[in-house]
Formats: sequence, structure tokens, C-alpha cells
Amino acid sequence: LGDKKVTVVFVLGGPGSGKGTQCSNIVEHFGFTHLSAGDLLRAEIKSGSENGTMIENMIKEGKIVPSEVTIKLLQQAMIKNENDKFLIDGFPRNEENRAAFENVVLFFNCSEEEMERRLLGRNEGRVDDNIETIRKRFKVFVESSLPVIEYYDAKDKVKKIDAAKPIPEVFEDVKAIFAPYAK
Ligand code: UP5
Ligand code: MG
Repeated sequence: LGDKKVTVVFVLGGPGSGKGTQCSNIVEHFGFTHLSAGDLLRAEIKSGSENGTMIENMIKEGKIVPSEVTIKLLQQAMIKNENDKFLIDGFPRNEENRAAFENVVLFFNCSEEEMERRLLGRNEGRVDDNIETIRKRFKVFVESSLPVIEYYDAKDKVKKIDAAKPIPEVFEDVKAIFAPYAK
């Protein structure tokens, strides 16, 4: 990324906690560019890249793709973009991912019961939105991703948001955090 000084906010939370939904709101109101690691990985599968099959198998199992693959996609997306404000959605999600970056973290906190309801109701045809994979995603989240959030929390970098509320109310809380970055 050279000498460009960029603001990077990590947006973390369990599967279906509303990361993508609130990122769209933040983009609209605060001029950030939204990079969803999951979306970039899904686009990589669609593009027919040599890693596509491996990525698809990992996602189907709810497992975490090796950092080098995800980081390369994130870096390419950041280099291509003129913006200096990025939301990185769904990354880092384990210790291996975490070692690569350091920054502010937005944590969407939501119960598994509510996240499960949202994922089963989403209906976008995602290969991982079935009850079997959802349970695996929750397990990986608790075992691998929550420790990352705890790591940042111990450094006072986590802004925790109650993601169980309705979308507009969650966004009110998000707005308060993003006020310093207003356009
Ligand atoms: N909804 C949202 N907010 C709501 C609210 N407040 N009240 C009621 N409903 C609400 O929301 C999910 C659904 O809930 C939507 O229908 C929405 O309208 C509704 P969404 O905003 O899509 O939630 P999000 O947190 O983005 O859920 P998502 O399923 O995308 O989270 P995951 O973390 O599981 O998915 P992601 O795409 O990030 O990753 C998928 C897989 O990719 C991972 O399991 C992994 O295999 C792989 N991956 C990696 O390996 N490495 C990475 O770095 C990233 C991903
Ligand atoms: Mg998402």
C-alpha cells in the first residue's frame, strides 16, 4: 500500500450478526469502502481461479481460508481503490489472520439463536446458509474468532455493539462510533 495513510476498521461478529448490513449503512453515511473478506473469497470462486475449489470447500465446511489467500485479495482490493477509508468485514477471524494487521475493531455482538434465525431467513442461496454449516460456522467463530476479538479488547481497541436490535437501532449505535470519521 506504499505511503498512503489509510484508516482501516475491522468489522467483526458472528455469522449473521449483521456485519454486511451495517457496512452498507456506514458506506452510505461515512464514505468508507466496504471490503467483505467473504464476498472477495466468493468472487474468487466465481472467477474460476486456481484456488477456487479449495476456497469453496473451506466455505462449505465453515472453515477459515489460509491468511495468504485472503490477505492477497484484500490488498488487491485496497490498492485498486482510491479511497483512504476501508471497512474490512469478517477479517481477521483467527490468530493466523490477526498477526497480519492491527487496528480498531467494531464487534457486532449477537446471540446464536438470533443469528441462526437471520441466516436461515436470508435466502440468497449461499452454500453455507444451511443448518449444518451454520452450526459449524458458530463453532469456528467461538473457537477461533472470539479469541481475536478478546485480544483486541485487552488492548482497548474494541467497540462492542448490541447487534440483536433492529437494523436502524444498531445503526444509531454505529453512527455514534463513526462520528469522528464523518465526511
Ligand atoms: N439482519 C441484519 N441485521 C439485522 C438486525 N439488526 N435485525 C434483524 N435482521 C437483521 O445479515 C444476515 C441476515 O440478517 C440478513 O438477511 C440481514 O438482512 C438480517 P448480514 O448483514 O448478511 O450478516 P453478516 O454478519 O454479514 O453475516 P454473514 O453470513 O455474511 O457472516 P459470516 O461471517 O458467516 O460470513 P462471511 O461472508 O464473512 O464468511 C463466510 C465464510 O467465508 C466463512 O465461514 C469462511 O469459510 C470464509 N472466510 C474466510 O475463510 N476468511 C475470511 O477472512 C472471511 C471469510
Ligand atoms: Mg456478510
